[in-house]
Amino acid sequence: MDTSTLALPEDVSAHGHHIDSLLALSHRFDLVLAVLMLGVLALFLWRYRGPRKVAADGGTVRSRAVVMVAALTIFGVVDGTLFARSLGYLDDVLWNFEVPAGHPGTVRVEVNARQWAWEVRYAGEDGRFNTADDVVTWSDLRVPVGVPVWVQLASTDVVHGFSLPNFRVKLDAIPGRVNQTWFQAAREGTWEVACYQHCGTSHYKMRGTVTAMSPEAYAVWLREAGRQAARAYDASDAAAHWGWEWRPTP
Ligand SMILES: [Cu+2]
Repeated sequence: MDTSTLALPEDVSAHGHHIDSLLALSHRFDLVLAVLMLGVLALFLWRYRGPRKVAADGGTVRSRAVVMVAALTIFGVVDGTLFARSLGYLDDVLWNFEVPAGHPGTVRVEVNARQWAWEVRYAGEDGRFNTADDVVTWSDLRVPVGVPVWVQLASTDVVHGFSLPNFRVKLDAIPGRVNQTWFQAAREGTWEVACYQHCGTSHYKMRGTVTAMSPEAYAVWLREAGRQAARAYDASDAAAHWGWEWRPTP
């Protein structure tokens, strides 16, 4: 059997290992508890084998106390540990927008989800969104390696799910609001942008690519894309001007 199909997608982000280690920790807890519980079950099966008449007596006060203490201890240790480490990840990484806000090289992109594509908008040379020099791509997200990429996300029709499996990114695209997240590419390459909400008949087509490039290659691409965008710009095409003023840090 090909075990790679059971593994997580390759992590190519700077912070994805936090998620992976949380999952691995969760699985280790599962394994220990499963061995423990199945072991006790097997032990009791063997110990009390053979026919006998048993009347349920509800146990003694002491046996009930043992069960309660064991259950609460396991809950406290397992769920408490996972909860604390998840909060740490949220505080340090996922909800810590001071990182992209404070980094001079941060790339800001607006992503608009629609049936059935991802529209990606870069501010262009004026640094402002929804202006004539914006660079807009179709299901083609380009980012430089090694700097934070700050994504603000919306939808023009239904709820979509913006997902970069190789970057451990998942964020709902919801009509009428702007959600945000950030990530950072650790190496160059091209991977999948997927929609994780069933969003209509052609949901399966809602795939794009995310390409992490060297900063130099990214700069060259952005300049060329900017020239093309200027040529393609049509002030009367209202549907093309879906961008918004960059939202302040939450
Ligand atoms: Cu979708």
